[in-house]
Amino acid sequence: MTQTAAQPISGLPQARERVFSGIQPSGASHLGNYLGAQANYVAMQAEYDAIYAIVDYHALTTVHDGEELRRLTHEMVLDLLAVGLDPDRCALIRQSDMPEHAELCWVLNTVVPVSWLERTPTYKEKRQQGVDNSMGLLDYPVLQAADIVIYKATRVPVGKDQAAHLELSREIVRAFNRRYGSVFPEPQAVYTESPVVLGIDGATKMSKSAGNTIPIFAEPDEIRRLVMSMVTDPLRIKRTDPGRPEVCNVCGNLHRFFGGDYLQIQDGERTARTGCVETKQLLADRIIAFFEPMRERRAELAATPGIVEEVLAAGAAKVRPLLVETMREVHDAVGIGTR
Ligand code: AQP
Repeated sequence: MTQTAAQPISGLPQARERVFSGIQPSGASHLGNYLGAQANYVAMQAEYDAIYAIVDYHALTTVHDGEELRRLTHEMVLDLLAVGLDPDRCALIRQSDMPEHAELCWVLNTVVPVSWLERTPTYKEKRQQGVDNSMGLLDYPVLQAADIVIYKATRVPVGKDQAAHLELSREIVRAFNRRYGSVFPEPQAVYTESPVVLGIDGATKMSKSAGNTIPIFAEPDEIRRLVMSMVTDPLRIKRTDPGRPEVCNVCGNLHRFFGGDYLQIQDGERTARTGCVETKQLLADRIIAFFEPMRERRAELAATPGIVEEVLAAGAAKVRPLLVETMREVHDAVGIGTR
């Protein structure tokens, strides 16, 4: 069986490469999500056939209250619209509106050795964080592969923390295509300039489940409080001690993305011309100012009745023909359903 070219999303310009990415509605969007992935979601919608999903099936692995999951899903749509996703230029979808993602996950499960999943770094990390060791947690990367390939997406904007998952998606595609013929293209990760953003502890990945985030739409006072609590260079005890930007999450990393003068800021720390407190105050001011227009936009959107369901319905209508066609090919290749 030969691979059928992906069909352009109806209503969008033709012959562009397809992009897919998902974000879990497991908490409020944070700096890691924005710098690692959302900034690219916005940039890529201009040049690609872009599909972005709020992946609520995935969030079931950590959010165990139905009302809360619905609320977080609604909030995440508002976050994504506020950072700049334009429903006229991309498709914004809710994963569970397309149960075929779960069906394809099952089919892919049959080509994936369990050992591939057990060695996934995020599986080990989440277990260390105390997340329930459910089948869903283990199977997370297979559902992620299904999310991507059901649309035959070839580009996947994700944070660098997702590199191993994307590599696994590619392995899964190869395993499926080896068994059944060339049905799916191999997706490729697209990264921003940002390294994996560390949390306010300065030590572990900024992550909703780790509770160490700076939410981008928190109130300005809360953002300031969180930035001021960030751990900097642990060896810089006194104001007069020289700092080491290479180990400091504030001047060594985050200042890079909120102002063009980060080299001077790093020099100020290295020579003890400036102290951590003023460098954090400046960072807080800049983060608050950067997200202010998005915060205003978000407040307007939140006050617009029905907007979230309207956007999700439009997104679902755009992408449904694509996944119906892919599932027809999958059924045909593996031999389920009628021809
Ligand atoms: N700290 C980070 N640095 C860079 N990129 C990050 N991303 C998440 N954290 C960082 C990127 O954000 C996108 C959406 O991620 P997600 O919310 O679906 O899941 P995640 O990667 O597991 O993010 P969290 O905050 O850690 O969520 P929980 O705690 O619920 O699992 C992805 O592209 C991710 O790379």
